[in-house]
Amino acid sequence: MEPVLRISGRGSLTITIQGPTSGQANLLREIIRSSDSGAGLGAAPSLLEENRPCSPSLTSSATALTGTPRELKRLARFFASHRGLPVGLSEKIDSLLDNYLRSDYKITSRGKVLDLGLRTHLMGVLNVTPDSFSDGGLYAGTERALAHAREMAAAGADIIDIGGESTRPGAEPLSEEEELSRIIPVIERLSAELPVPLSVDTYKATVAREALAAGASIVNDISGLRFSPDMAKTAADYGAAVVIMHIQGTPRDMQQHPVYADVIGEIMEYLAQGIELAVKAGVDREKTLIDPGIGFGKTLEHNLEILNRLDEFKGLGRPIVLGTSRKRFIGAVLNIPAPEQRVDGTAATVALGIERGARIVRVHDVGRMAQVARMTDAIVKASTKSQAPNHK
Ligand code: HH2
Repeated sequence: MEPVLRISGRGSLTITIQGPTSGQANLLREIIRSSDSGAGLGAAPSLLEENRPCSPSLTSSATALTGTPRELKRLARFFASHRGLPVGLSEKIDSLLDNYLRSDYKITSRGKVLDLGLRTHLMGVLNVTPDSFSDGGLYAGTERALAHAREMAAAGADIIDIGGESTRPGAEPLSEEEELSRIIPVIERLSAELPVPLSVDTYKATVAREALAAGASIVNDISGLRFSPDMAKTAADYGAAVVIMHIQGTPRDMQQHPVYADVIGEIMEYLAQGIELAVKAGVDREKTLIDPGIGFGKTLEHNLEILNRLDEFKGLGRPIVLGTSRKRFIGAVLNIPAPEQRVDGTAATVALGIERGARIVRVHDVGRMAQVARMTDAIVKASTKSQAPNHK
């Protein structure tokens, strides 16, 4: 089996190589030692830990390299001239670093542009449903939905995410006809009226197709293109961007007993495969976005770990969408049963999520979260500037 590489950190980064053979791990150690003793590497990265299981339940060994991006890049070049290391290690380290440090994402989708390098974008949630977990019934009719979309656009929404079926834990699937009858009139009217791009929150390819024909420009699929075999091709046919979200199970059963041996690794693998599914069907890789799927087949501990280690998803080289807004795990930590009272808790997750690399935050309270995002952006930008010399 080929070793798997992961990356994390700030300023000084750590690249974890999981699953090298003991011969390869020894060779890595020798190379780094020789580079320390005048092999022309300059300040050499150090070998942090060896043969440490990466997570308690992983059995394969892992070797971690730590250093500044410049040091790690030099080391990658140095590895290229050595035999006996895992095939392509040098290139993999190089592209992992490029992915991790990238922030200039620009998504162009059906004539709409999201310049994600400029600032964090806000995706305002528009649930045209009677039963969504936090605002079910509030915007169920077309006129009320339109009014709420206008409010969110005025409050700073960069995208309006329109959904006709609740995917809360335990939710039963809705018929296509019913889902279409809820969202299509809203999409038609909004796409004629508002300049902001519209995304359609659906896992059904037929619904996505009609929504795109009605003027939506992004597909937001909570199943990561898995529930409808035609979804990726539908997005490709319309030149639409796609949000590929991770879910374990289905909305009906996902919270019954979510289990992972390595929560971050498994979600990353699912998202990486989702990107490849999209690309194979003809979606431009530059139009793919990833989302770890907070609350979709995850316990409280899983959700907290995903947020804490969100930066690791940057290694996939695609912009991160984060949907924490008013969710149950916030209620669990703060002991707040009413979702609409979880706004301050949501603010904490938005600020931290942005700091860890989220480029789009999917939120219900657009005006309040716009302030949180602008403030966090200002701080993150300042710290990026002060670190700039290390990033060359
Ligand atoms: N969460 C929900 C729905 N769609 N899409 C993405 N990309 N990421 C998410 O985290 C996400 C999502 C659930 O929230 P909501 O739409 O408010 O609730 P409901 O499914 O009950 O309508």
